Amino acid sequence: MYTVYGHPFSQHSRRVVTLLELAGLPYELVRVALDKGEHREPAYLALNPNHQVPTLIDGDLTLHESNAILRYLANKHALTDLYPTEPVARARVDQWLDWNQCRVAPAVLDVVYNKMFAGPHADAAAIARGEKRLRELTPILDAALSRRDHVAGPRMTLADISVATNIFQLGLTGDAPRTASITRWFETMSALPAFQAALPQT
Ligand SMILES: N[C@@H](CCC(=O)N[C@@H](CS)C(=O)NCC(=O)O)C(=O)O
Repeated sequence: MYTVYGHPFSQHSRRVVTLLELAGLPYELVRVALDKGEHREPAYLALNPNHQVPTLIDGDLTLHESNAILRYLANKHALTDLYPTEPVARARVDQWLDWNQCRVAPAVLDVVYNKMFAGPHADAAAIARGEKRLRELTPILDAALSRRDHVAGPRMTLADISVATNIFQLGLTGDAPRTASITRWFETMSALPAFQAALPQT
């Protein structure tokens, strides 16, 4: 039984939950009250010194960084369709996982955090910066998805799960990219029961 410390409005948490659901792995989800600052209390900092969700507990292993968690679970359970072992196929998945973390994630944070969660502390300059980055990144994702069914190849991989959680997050503020290829792919991803199970329940 895995334990995931997460939050329903955290895209990083939801990608872990999506994978656990998709693979049919047993888990307990512990909600960390980000709104009350629980992630900055000593008990949680002992699990994740970055004061962030998600954190995965697997016996003696305490693991942070959502994409590292995805890779760990895929490796441990030999989910080789989602995370191929063949070097070239794996490199393509890794490329898009890193692209998502290094390039998309900061833009999503700038836009969605400031428009939806920051309240009086919203930073208009950060929103503008994030929107500019998204205008640069959207054509890159669109080009990939206009050439193939999924982000890293013909089949769904960890890269799709990771990127799709950010696209959903952008939809919270009406900022999700709407090109035909991205829309076609995102509809496929969001129709997955495992993806739905991870969404915030209203
Ligand atoms: N690189 C981290 C990012 C995790 C992250 O940004 N989590 C956010 C919620 S989506 C969080 O916990 N923020 C609270 C904070 O940074 O204090 C990962 O992929 O797990």
